[in-house]
Amino acid sequence: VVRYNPSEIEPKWQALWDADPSLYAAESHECGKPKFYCLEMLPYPSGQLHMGHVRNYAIGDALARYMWMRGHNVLHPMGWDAFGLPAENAALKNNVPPREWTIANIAAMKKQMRRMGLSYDWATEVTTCLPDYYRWNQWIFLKMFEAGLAYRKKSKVNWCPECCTVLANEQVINGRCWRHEETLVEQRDLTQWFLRITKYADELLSGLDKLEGWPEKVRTMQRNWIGRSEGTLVDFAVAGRASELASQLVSDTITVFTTRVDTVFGATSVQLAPEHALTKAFCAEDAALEVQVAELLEQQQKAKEAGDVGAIEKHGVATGRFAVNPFNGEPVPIWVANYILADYGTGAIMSVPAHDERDFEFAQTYGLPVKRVIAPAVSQVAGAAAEEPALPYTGEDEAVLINSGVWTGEGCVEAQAKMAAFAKENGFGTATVTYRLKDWGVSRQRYWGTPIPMVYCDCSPEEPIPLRASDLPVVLPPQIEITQQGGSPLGRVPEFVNVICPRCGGPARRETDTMDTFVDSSWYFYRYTDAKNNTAPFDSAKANYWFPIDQYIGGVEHAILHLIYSRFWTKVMRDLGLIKNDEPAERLFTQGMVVKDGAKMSKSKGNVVSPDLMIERYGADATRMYALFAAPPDRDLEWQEEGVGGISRFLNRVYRLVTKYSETATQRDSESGLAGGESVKGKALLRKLHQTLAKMTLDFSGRWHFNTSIAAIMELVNDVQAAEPAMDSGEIPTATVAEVSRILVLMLAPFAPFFAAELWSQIGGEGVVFRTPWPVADAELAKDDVLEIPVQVNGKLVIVITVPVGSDEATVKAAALVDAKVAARIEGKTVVKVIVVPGKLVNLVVK
Ligand code: ANZ
Ligand code: ZN
Repeated sequence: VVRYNPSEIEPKWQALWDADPSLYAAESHECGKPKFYCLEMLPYPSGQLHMGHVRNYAIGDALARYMWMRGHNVLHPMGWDAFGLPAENAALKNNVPPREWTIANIAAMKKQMRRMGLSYDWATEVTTCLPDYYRWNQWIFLKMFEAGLAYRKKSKVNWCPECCTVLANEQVINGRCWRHEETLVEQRDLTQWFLRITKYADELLSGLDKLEGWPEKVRTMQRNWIGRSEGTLVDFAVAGRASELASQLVSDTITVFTTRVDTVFGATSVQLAPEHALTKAFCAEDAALEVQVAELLEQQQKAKEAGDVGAIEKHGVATGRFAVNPFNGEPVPIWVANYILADYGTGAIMSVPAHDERDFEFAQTYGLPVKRVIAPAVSQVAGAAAEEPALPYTGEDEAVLINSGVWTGEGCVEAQAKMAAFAKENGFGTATVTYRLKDWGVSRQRYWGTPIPMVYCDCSPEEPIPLRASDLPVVLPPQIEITQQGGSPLGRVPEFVNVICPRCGGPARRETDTMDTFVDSSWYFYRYTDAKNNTAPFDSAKANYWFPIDQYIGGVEHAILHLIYSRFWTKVMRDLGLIKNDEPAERLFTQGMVVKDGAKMSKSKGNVVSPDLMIERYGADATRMYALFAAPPDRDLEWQEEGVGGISRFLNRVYRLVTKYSETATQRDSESGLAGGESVKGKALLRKLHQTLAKMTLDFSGRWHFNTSIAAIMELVNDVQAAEPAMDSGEIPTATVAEVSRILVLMLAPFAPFFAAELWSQIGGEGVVFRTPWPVADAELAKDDVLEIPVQVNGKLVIVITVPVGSDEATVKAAALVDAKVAARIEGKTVVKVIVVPGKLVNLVVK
């Protein structure tokens, strides 16, 4: 008996594939074929593939191979997200330069990918830490600077004491670092480079509606992250303090942001954030206040760390000052409160306890007046008799203004527009839109990243000076001492820092921060389309052919960070005229996690299963196929080694069957044999074959439920095994056997490529199995054979029903009883007897 031996088959085929790079190479953008860009998220080169990678790549690989078989020109690339902190940590620990460490890791992981048999076009490989790639980060950064999209400002930034660097807002999760779950992020005042992602806030938001090929979950997360809010800015003048405040260089008005300007007559205080500029001015004159404000700020920081400022126990302190409501001239006290955020809206609110939950809670605590100015529209119509709703009353759509001067009686929604317009006419406000989304802080005080191509020179004391495109790339100095010291490591390399000013030719200093590594991953997939280009980031004609990505596959943990940055970057590159598409990816698939013993695989939990070990024991095909079979791809997958063993045994069965009939498979006795000939068993086998094929084709059309495809193939194989005696005896024509073998191998090709390549050659298949056209399911052959059976009631014909051939008595009886006409005829009567003449007739005797 021939045995399936993956450790022999797999390396043999990999060597052949390695020797022929054209096998998985994308064809030219001018080849005239329909294109399919299949992309898996590029890994960080940690040195080891983990099971999450295996799963991700098994999905992408199955899809890429299927699309090739469907006649597409497929781009299926791979690269390395190769900048970042772990390389510096490794350098610190093991005294290897980050570059060496990274390059060695890439080599190791590439070897693993080859061993897995992944169909990557290595000619398009992108390594983000190499100057041939990151010079284009610098080039685009300069374009952004020119367009006003990259700018420097001093601001409060998130600082991770563990990373010794600044983090973007997106990298702070519940007040902690995205890399260090245990480490609280600090706030520091630093001058940093920002990218103006907020300029695209509206488009990033509205574009989500069109991304129907993205999971709703991801779109919702992005919508919330962008957090668009329409409202009104209203200026409250600080009463009687103008001259005094002028000396503090702060404005003598408090601009509040409100989504409910219609409630303005109910404002009974103004609340400032602890970090509001005016709060600081007040504190400068009032030491007691300063102490209390510091406490409020601390409470707020704690709540941020806990991840929920919304749930904060509300506290505040009265400043003793007053501000004037511009709508009615009433003075209201100015407070500082811990639930007001400095970086949302204007950092100041008008507090309306009667109609806002938070303000109500606050007013209850401090005994502030509550003034009702909104009421349900119906109660107004019904007259004074109607009951007043409980407070706070937050109704808006079916509500009207009361106690609001000339606005009384207006509907809330209409009043908002009118009152904003009124404020504008009178110079104390305007309608506005705010976003939760903030500009993207990209400066990192690290070594292992893209140098920011700017210099500072005395000839331009206010403005940084951009390098010229011809000065690029700004290459990282290769030798550098990595220490745990604070500050940018590049700042300690004089050869790097000292530069000739591109403007005046005098001595100048380079920017020593590097770019956030999310810059690298924001556009790497464009570079794949033209990875060797050394005069431009890529050729637009090529990118325009391949984009948008047809299917992007990766983890849901990137739903905000990477996937919002890369959407932004796409829009910027479009506006720079580099590409035409508005969005990077037409469809996004987020695969589930791989878990073991119910927990995410991780070193700290000690439940990591090494892909290498699985491959060694069961082969790459079985390992990959298990990753696809054990759960729907979008769900979490519990790794069970027995399951991999099960797949291996399944492959062994297929191997035995196909090789047993390989001789037969090369023969075709007759054309009619292709349809099963006269053999009932042959027809039944072909029916199952084409049903399986039809199901698989459906699973490949966007749901990617490969688990059910594989289960269907397993059922088919059971049937083949059951039909073995009939195949051996010649009852089933050899052409039928040949057809079954051929299509079975083709169907397995996307999942178990080594296996399929081996069997394909054994059954004498022509050419490369992955370039063989995907077989078309024959609907005629797939059709269930049916019988027509007349149904009588008391001997009189009521209807003729159809049932599958071979249906048993109970099935036929049930089919007769559920028929609507039959049911109508027997309604209210008792069925005394049901006579079934198999294959012929059903007669119901009723009374
Ligand atoms: C008065 C008011 C009355 C409000 C009312 C609501 C209801 P979204 O939808 O999240 O944008 N707000 C504004 N800036 C704030 C800040 N920096 N920190 C905390 N709260 C802030 O919410 C906007 C509303 O949140 C604003 O509208 C303001 O309260 C509050 F019946 O103004 B409102
Ligand atoms: Zn200069």
